[in-house]
Amino acid sequence: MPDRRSLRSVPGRDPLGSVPDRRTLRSVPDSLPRRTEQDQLPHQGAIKPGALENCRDLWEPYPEKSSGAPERQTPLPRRDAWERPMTHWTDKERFFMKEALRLARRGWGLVSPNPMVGAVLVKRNKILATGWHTGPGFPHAEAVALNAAGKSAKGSELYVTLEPCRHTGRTGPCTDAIVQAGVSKVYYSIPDPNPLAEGGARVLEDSGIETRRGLMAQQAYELNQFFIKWQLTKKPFVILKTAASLDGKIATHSGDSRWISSKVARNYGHHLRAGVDAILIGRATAAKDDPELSARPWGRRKMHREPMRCVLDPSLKLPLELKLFNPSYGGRTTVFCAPEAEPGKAAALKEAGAAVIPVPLRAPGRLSLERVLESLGSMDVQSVLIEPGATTASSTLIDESVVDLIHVFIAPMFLGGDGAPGMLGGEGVDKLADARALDILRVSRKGPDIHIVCRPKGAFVPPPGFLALPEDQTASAEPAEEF
Ligand code: AOF
Ligand code: ZN
Repeated sequence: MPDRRSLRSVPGRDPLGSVPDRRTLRSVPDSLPRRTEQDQLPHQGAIKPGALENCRDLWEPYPEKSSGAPERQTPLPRRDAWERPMTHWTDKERFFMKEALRLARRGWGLVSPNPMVGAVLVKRNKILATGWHTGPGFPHAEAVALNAAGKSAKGSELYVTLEPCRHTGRTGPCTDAIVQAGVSKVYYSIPDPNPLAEGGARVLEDSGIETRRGLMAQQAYELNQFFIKWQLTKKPFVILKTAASLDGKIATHSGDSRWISSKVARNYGHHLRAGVDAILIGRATAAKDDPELSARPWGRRKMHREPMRCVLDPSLKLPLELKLFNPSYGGRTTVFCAPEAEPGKAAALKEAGAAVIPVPLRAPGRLSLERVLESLGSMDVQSVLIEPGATTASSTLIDESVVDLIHVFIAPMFLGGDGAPGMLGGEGVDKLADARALDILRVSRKGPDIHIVCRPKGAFVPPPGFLALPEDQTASAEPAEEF
């Protein structure tokens, strides 16, 4: 069992009970950093903040405040732009599942290798109790809600963002708890991809409990893409984050790069770091920037587990004095090197507390990223954030195409200069026809910067049928949509 004391210090978290303490939640925004002068450049007025947003971001750092049960809060929630027009599900059903998704998001950076899950128990259109999963070894979201509701759970409806488990793992089967509590109906968004736990809905149906699948499935899927990709492929979900000027430069010709993006954008980067299992950089970035690779969203407050720090250093040339190799800065460090790298240096790195993993080269001086990711996947790393320089960016996006999601921050400035590095180095593609095509998923503002989220063609998508409903329910199916 994880140490409960460490959870108590986390603001806004309620590991024991299910009803979140709204006061602690409200206090969170007070600690957001003030905008700096850099963040308030005159051009900020040119586009109203938020004007470019076309959807809500499930991964935004802090959930919006709970709006309570619909009776107390009229009218029923407005449909957000990112939700499909209602076809089958009612406003009420969407409202409760949205609340469960909001609760699930609190697990960002806490739950891996488990999924983020939220649960809402509803009786006579009122929220009876809620729960969310706080991390491996702690009760599942459904169990938290059922515990909080006690006997009154009898005859209630359960809204849960993932199919209830039917296995005994670190905790008992949620299906048993649901049956024993006398719940009458279970709405769940997506099936559980974990082969040990899946099949809970069948168990519930066999016990006479009605189940409905697919409510806000797309959102539930996006929330747990890391968990789902890893469960289905044993490879981590790969996010690449990069920041550049409007002319695509990641530094000036003299190498000055701190800071191109605003504090708000950089903070989002720390939020991403806090939510992933590992951060990966190339040798050149490690040598030039000497980054800590720790997650520091909104300062040094620790609401998450420190991600593993990974560096690609084929010939093990990086100096041991780098912060990366200093255990006091962040999570454990893993160095990927070529099989023929100097054994003496590898031993020195191991002595400094780092793991050294040889992987084959795919080209002279270039490690096979595919193999790096396989190796991380075998260590239960479900998500990797790559913070590349120009060389690693082109290896991951052009040469090997291993990226599933890209976050780009564009700062409102030009840097110019033939010698200034662009976002992607390497040879680049020859013909426009060879360009790496992207789907733009979202465009929004982070302070004065533009934040673009996009997906390379060929990135991980769930297998056919994962988001679709089983055949007997297809009449009421909502086709899965992209944002
Ligand atoms: C969670 N939280 O709320 C739900 C989960 O090792 P265990 O016992 O914690 O089981 C983890 C699995 O249980 C997980 O991979 C997923 O398949 C299922 N459901 N897990 O961590 C939850 N409902
Ligand atoms: Zn469970």
